[in-house]
Amino acid sequence: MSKKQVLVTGACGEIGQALIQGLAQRGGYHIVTSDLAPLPKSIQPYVSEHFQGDMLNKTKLFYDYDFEVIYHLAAFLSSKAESMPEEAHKVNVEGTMQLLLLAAYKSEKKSRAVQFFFPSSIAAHGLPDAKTKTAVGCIKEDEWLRPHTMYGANKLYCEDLGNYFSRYYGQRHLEPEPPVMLDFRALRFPGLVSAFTLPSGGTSDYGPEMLHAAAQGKAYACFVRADASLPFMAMPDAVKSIFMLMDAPRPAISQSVYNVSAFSQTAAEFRQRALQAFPGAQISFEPNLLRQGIVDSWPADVDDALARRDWGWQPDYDVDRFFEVYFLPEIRKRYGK
Ligand code: AKB
Repeated sequence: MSKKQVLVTGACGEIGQALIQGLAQRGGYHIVTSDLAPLPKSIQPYVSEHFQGDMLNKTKLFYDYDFEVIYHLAAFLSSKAESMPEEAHKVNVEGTMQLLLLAAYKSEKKSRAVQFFFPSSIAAHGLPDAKTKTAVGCIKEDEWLRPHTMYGANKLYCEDLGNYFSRYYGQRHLEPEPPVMLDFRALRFPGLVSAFTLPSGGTSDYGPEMLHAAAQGKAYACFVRADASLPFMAMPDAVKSIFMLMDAPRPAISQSVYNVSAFSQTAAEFRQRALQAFPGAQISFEPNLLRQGIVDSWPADVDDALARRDWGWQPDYDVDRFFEVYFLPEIRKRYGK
């Protein structure tokens, strides 16, 4: 049987590495990747071809392939995007636009919908302040869509672009025989935590940074207040949710963008867990105004009832299982503690 050709952009990022391992475990994929960085050794055996460098103006190269699925993960995360908004817009929006055009063209040409996965984020939401955030609690996909960050604005707009290309591109849906359009699907991820990799440039990074620092016996100054609260998810659940969404039959998909959630934690609760696991861990709080402001604008929890209803979403790891079954055993092996 011929292998499914897939493209993974941003392959060297945290989701990219975990996703490629997941694809390799499933088998049957011819994996092509791109990233600014060279491929880490751990995923090299699974990748057939890697394009290294800034792909923004080179997506023409991909027109020679017949990708059945595009996982477009390349992006500047929220804190980095705030310090380089123009660059972030180029990478986050123009990069997505180029790949959507490719997927739209190939879907029509081959009369087969190219599947397009886009990792959106809780950053697509924007709550006015910490007081409102506490008052509203858990929010749905269509609530509070006024992002405060360049990254969040980019994510929200790309969700709309994906929806446009998959339903209304060129108003072709009005033609008597509309062409096959691409199949765009997005998940709004919370902060993701991996035991194997560390994020960079994000604002939810204090969670994983704190835990990895404690496991290595390094002091950590947390850049948000102790009461800062965000939804988080174990990386294996993030990969599971991507596969579940992409495997779902098209008629089951009632919308192109879904919330997914697993557990919410305050920074103080993360610290407490770190202290229990690594007594003597030195974790202090030195809030940074800008990054605290971003966290205050993101929801403390998201309602993922639609994902549960439409394609049976359920995380494997609640907070206890996250620490006891996934994170601590893996991190102890990794750092030998
Ligand atoms: C970030 O902090 O920028 C990301 C996200 C929540 O999308 N981890």
